[in-house]
Amino acid sequence: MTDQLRSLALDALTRARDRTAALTSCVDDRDLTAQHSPLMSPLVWDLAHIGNQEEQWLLRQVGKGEALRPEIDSLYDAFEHPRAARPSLPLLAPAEARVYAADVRGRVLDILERTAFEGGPLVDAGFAFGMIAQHEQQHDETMLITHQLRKGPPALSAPEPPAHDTGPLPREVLVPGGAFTMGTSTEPWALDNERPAHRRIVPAFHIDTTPVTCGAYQAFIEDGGYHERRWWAAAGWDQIRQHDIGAPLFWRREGGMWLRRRFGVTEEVPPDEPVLHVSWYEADAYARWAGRRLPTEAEWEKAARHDPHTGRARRYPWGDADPTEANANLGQRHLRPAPAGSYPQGASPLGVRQLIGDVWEWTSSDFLPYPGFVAFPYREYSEVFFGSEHKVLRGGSFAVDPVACRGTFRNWDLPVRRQIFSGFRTARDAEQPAGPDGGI
Ligand code: AVJ
Ligand code: FE
Repeated sequence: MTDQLRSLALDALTRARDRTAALTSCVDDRDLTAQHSPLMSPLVWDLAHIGNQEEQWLLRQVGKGEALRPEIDSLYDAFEHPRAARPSLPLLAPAEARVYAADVRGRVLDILERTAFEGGPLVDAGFAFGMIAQHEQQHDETMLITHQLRKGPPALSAPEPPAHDTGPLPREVLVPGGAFTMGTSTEPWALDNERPAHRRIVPAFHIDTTPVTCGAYQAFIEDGGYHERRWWAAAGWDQIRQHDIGAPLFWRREGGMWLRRRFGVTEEVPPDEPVLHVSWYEADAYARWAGRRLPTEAEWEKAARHDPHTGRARRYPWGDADPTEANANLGQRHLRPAPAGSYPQGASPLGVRQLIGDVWEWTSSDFLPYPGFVAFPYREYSEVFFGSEHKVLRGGSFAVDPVACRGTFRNWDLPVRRQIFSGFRTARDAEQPAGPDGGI
């Protein structure tokens, strides 16, 4: 068991570093130090921040080693410097940042070899190693967002997602009411906000079989959705009016066609792909227009994990086995979501598809602690973000590595955010009549 977890940790750390290297070696030093958007850090900040977090947690805390570069801690403290201010900091230059991160990693691999995977919550089951691999992968997703915001010729490429049998599928699935187990107390590398497992009563509801597509979203735009106040939460209406927003981020209309820019390439908006780069306000407005609503976080997790035949909560929609290329679009293997209805092998017991991978899915829920929550190992990972400011996203995008994606994994962001790889699906109470375009 320990040897297996040790090799999983080594594997996860190595895979993260390979991805970090790919994302930071495909552009030149000027690009790495430039700020491509005030919403994002320069890529070189993420690179050294990854190394610095690893130094703090694995080298100093787990390895009880001497600090390597304590003087840079504050430069790479995300709470001390907002993203917009990071380019003017005396950051490590790209070459120096690479050497630093590699130096930390070399020492960490020695520590990994000699650390017993028991003796306290930080080392039990290799938690801290898993946490740091997840942290690096989360920044790899952040860096991919920076790449998407970057202007100029393409720097990245990847094969298209494989073609699957996408249907026809029922538009929605009925999830029966009753209790289910939300969260986890057993997943070894689950982060603090996913814990503990607890029972939740969730009344019956219908949920979309697939995420909402670009084609369906276009119908909302073409119906004047962005100009009808009644669909919008007040702050969302203010945002779209103030910034003159009329379509998902990166879309533009030209000659009667919707085009979008993706990683430096302009293409026609594919109607069958899950919509991407919408804010929570846009998702919420679309759902209201469609006579529906966003699922709550508990509904999303019940649809993804609850097996109505056994009453058990699964780790993933398809069962307890880790994700593979056959059941989810994860890990930046493809630089886009797969068409709606793809990955039939990843369907839930009730037939809901693409809950894991493809696009992060906005839920209606605020980011709040579960009953019995304990901050671990630091308050700044989750606890300081709890409250009504942030909305929960679930399921992971094509940009998320499997190590940072589970049926219980919780992401969160401000409801105005659109540069993230966010989409959504809709739901409705089981008692209510179907929306305008009909149910099953
Ligand atoms: C969980 C994705 C919201 O990127 O702000 C990275 C993850 N925390 N470094 C973020 C995180 C500290 C976090 N999210
Ligand atoms: Fe971080």
